[in-house]
Amino acid sequence: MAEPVLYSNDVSGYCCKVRIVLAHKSIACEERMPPDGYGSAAYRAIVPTGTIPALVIGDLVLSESEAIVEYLDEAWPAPAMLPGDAASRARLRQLSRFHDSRLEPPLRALFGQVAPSSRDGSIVGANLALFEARLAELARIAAPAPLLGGAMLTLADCGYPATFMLGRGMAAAFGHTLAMPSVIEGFEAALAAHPSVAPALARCRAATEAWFAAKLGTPLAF
Ligand SMILES: N[C@@H](CCC(=O)N[C@@H](CS)C(=O)NCC(=O)O)C(=O)O
Repeated sequence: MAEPVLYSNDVSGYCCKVRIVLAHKSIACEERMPPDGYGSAAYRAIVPTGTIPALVIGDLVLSESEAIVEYLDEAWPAPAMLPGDAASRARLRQLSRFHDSRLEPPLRALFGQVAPSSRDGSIVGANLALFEARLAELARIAAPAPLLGGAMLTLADCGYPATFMLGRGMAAAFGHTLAMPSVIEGFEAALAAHPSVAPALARCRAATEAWFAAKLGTPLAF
């Protein structure tokens, strides 16, 4: 098999998700920045969607982090990251999709609000409130012990570390005290301490801190 190539950048939480799975499975992978940036014609010639992350292995070109990590879990089966019977696996997939479709979008809606010159207080307030409502919903649908599938890291966990970090950054940027259920704080801490998560999260955090500092014109403590 050709060596996998991951098109990515450091600030993307979805790239962080894929890096966690690569690390957990000890998969050697070359990383490249998209030529001329994501969305460019040069990059679309390689990856038609123009999005990151993208995984290229020989003729296989995959976009969408969920498709990528599920492929990695099937092609490199050890350690299994979607364990259990059909019902357990479906629950884990649900929690992974919840991250992508419900928890992360309110933060994405705040990207354009970080620079003080382009800020609309009602958009900021609505999306911080929605993010907190989604954290509360996560606490109702999940029972982290301490991770979503129990002691072992699963695919369901891997999107959350970067989003919790970004959520704390967004709250700090807008001077807001984030309301996070204690069970989700425990999940966040267990993720941050996991050896397959910590290096990828540190890399994403450093890029996120630089992004906030550029937008705000000053370093942000969070
Ligand atoms: N649903 C996608 C989300 C990834 C995503 O939002 N990527 C952004 C960068 S963080 C992107 O490529 N944006 C370019 C675009 O949407 O054209 C996934 O899970 O991979």
